[in-house]
Amino acid sequence: MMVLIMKTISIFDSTLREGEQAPGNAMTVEEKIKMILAIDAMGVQYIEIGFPAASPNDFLYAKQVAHMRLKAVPCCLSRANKEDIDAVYKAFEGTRLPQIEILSVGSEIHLKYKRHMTIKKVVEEITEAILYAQSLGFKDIAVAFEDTFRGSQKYLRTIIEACVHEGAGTLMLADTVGASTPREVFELVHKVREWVGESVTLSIHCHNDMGLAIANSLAAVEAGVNCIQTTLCGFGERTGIAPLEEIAAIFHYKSHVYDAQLTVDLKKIYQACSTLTDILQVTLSPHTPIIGENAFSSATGIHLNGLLRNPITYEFVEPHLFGCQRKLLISRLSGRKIIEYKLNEMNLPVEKRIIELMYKVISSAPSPEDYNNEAHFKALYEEVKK
Ligand code: HCA
Ligand code: CU
Repeated sequence: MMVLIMKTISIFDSTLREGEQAPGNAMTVEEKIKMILAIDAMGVQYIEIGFPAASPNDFLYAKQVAHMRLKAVPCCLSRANKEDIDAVYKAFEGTRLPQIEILSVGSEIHLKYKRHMTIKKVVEEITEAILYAQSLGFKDIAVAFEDTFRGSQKYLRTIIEACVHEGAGTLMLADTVGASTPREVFELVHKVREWVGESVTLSIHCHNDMGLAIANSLAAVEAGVNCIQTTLCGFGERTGIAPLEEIAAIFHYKSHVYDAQLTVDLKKIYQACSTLTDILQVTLSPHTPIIGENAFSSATGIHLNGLLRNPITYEFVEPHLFGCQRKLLISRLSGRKIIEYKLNEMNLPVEKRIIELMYKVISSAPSPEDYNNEAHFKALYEEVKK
C-alpha cells in the first residue's frame, strides 16, 4: 500500500526584523525577548531575531538571544560583507551558531540603481560571503534575494546557481516591493526549483503592496517552496508581509488543497498577537482576520439565528481553535432570538411578552449596541417586566 506523506512547510517568523521595521514598531530589548518567547511558543521553525550589525544595541540583544534555549532556530540578517557576518558570529560565539541570512541582489533594477554593480561583482560578493561564513563555522546559510520577482531569469539563474555551488542551503526569494501576482510567483518559483533541484530549501517572502502577500505565498507553496516568511499581524515595511495567523488558518483548513501542513500551535496565536499589539500599542482594524475585534462577531438576525441553531451555518473559521471566542451581539438588526438567548444565558425567565417588549426598545434605541453590556441588558429586562 502506498502511504502518502503530507509535506510540512516551515514558518520563518520575521516579526522581530521585518515587523519591527514598520514605522512606530521599534521595541526595546526586553520587549523583543518577551516576543521571542511568545513566537517560540507557537512552534515556528525559524525566528528572525534581527540584524546584529545594525547597531551596538542590536548586537548586545543578539548576544542575549544566543543564550536562550529556543525550540526554533534563530536567524540573523547580514549584508554580504565580513563585518556583518562577523557581528553575527561574535554575538553567537561559544554557542550554537544561528542560521545566517545573507542579503543579495535579486533584480537588475537593484543592481543598477541601488548597488551600482555588475553581475560579475555581485556574484563574487555573495559567493565570497558564503565562503567566509562557512570558514567561521556557519552550517545553515541562507541567501536572501531582494526584489527577486523583478529580476530576469537569466540573471537569477546565474547568481542562484553560483550560491548553491558554494553551499548555500536555503534560497530566500523576496517580492520586496509587492510587485507580483500569484501566477508570476508560481512560474518563477517553479523555474528556480528546476534549476536547483530538491536538496535546496526554498523560502518565500511576499510584501503586500497590492494585497497579494498571502495569495503569492500560497502560489509559491504550490510551486515548491519549503518555507514561508511571515510576521504576526502581517507587520512590516509599508503594507507588511504575509500574516502568520492567516497563513496558519489556511493550512489548518486547506492542507488537503496544498498537500502541505504547518506545525504552528493555533491556540497560541491570539496570545502572541495580543502581546505584540499591547507592546506596540496599536489597534488593529476590527475586521482583521483571526485576531480582529470583529473576526468572530455577528450582530444581524439572519446570521445570529443560524449560528444559534448550529455555528456551522455562518462560521467556517472556528474561534476556539485560535484561542478566541464567538461573539453574538445585539444591534439594531439583531432580532428577537438573540434576546431569548441572552436571557437564557443570564438565567432570566424567558417570556414571549418580555422578549417582544425588549425587542421594541432595542430595535429603536439610538445605540442598541449598549445592550451588549450585561448590566444594561438586565436593567432593560427589569424595566419592561414591571
Ligand atoms: C528588505 C529585505 C527583505 C527580505 C530580507 C530577508 C525584502 O527589507 O528589503 O527576509 O532576509 O523584503 O527584500 O525584507
Ligand atoms: Cu521584506
